Amino acid sequence: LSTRASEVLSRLSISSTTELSGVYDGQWRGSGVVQESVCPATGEVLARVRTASPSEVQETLAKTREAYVQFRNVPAPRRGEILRQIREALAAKREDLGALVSLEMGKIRTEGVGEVQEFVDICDYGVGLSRMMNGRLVASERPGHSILEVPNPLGVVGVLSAFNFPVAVYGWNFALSLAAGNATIWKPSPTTPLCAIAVTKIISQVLEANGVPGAVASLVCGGKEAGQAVVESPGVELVSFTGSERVGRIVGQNVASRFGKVILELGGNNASIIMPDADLSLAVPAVYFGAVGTAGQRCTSTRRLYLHRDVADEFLSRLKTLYRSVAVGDPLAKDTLLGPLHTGSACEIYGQAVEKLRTVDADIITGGERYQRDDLKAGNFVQPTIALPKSVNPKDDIWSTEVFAPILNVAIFDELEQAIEWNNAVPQGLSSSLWTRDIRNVGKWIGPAGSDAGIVNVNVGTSGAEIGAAFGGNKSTGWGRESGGDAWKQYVRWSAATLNFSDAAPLAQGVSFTP
Ligand code: UN1
Repeated sequence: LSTRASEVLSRLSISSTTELSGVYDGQWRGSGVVQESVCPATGEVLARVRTASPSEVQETLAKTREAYVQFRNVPAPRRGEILRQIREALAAKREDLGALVSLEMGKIRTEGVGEVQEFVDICDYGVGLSRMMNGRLVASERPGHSILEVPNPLGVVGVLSAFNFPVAVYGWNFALSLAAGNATIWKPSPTTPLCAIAVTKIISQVLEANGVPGAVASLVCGGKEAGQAVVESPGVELVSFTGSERVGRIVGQNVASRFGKVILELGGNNASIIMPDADLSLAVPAVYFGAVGTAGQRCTSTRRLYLHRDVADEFLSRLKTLYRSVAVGDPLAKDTLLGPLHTGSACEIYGQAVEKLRTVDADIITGGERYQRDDLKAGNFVQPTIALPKSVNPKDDIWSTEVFAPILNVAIFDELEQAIEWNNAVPQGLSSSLWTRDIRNVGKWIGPAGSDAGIVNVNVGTSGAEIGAAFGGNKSTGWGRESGGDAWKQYVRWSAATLNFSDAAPLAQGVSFTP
């Protein structure tokens, strides 16, 4: 293993030489199949992880439930205080954890560190929330009666996270879940177990120091079977799943069939629309970041670009210049902007998507190949690509499917209404972005006939949302909301409690039932 990688791992107490335990529920263990964590930039094996065997998943589920039964009685502000300590512990490891994200997932350093920052931010949010998860007092129609709407801890929250945000998305769920008084069981992506182990180590130390059962933050590394066991477990009140539409459909149906609660964060197929009055000095770099940042592997990545005819040539020529000079390579190097795709099979999917564009006679304006440079051969590096398909019909496959790679499809429009129609015509509905300085366009865009996505930005790109607002998408993205806004309300059990303080017991609606 390279010295650089082993230094990062050792500062996070992760051994690269012995097989790591991928299960935690107060104790570390793991006797299931071994997963390898592979660096997508170099192909080197970073470490090996012993995953959860089927019986270990069940034991961990049981331990997590026990932890909940204990933890639910801890007052919310005290839970917030524990979360504050977790926040501090994460912030202290921000650089190393960020570097581990780069090593294991492949995103560039600033984005890896940014992802840890996102976890820190949501912890701050959860700390505040721990003193503000208020219920309500509702006026009763009956004299001497009051109605309380009461939020109580929900139970066990299962978090199934994806490779592309191996830290932050768990963070969104964990921080709210902990503040709400729940225990969480985390099944991370099979290709990013080290991030999950490092985060769980940091959290578990804080929990243990506070005398809280470690299984409040359980971890089961594993593959499909482990995920399925969590999804199917009747003891998991809420399943929060991030991943593909295909798997999300199975998870959603499964959880619904046992009347559990589910949060789905599935595909994104996000568009940016550039009006003729847009400030191109801001819009061009924003589209560049949206489409090339994280090598196009965010749910919120910009995949479609709708350019007004009057600015199309100018915009494309500026964007092409940025694409052609992109600093590609080692995600940990200071100036790199484009890291590798996460896996070899992602490169194949990229190749197939480019091939398909070629068969429909799309104009490949730039990119379309794997890099040939010697220092990039060991990694999964592909050129960021801009394509101008002949067809502008958003129902066509090239427009309607999410390809998790840096491929940007471009079409040219004349009227905003046309662009909004295209924006909305795909199955997915996560993020969208309009560039204009005309307030009338803004009104259309954010109004009833505007973008139907969960994120509707103006002069801000499609990706890189802050934690304060609820994050999530509509339609086939799954309608889930995580992180800020009212998302916390899903992590509690709501009850309406009608209290009678009077000497009579009248019925509602004036119903008379006198024996
Ligand atoms: C994801 O890609 O699954 O808005 C999450 C963003 C990030 C989160 C993306 N804050 O791009």
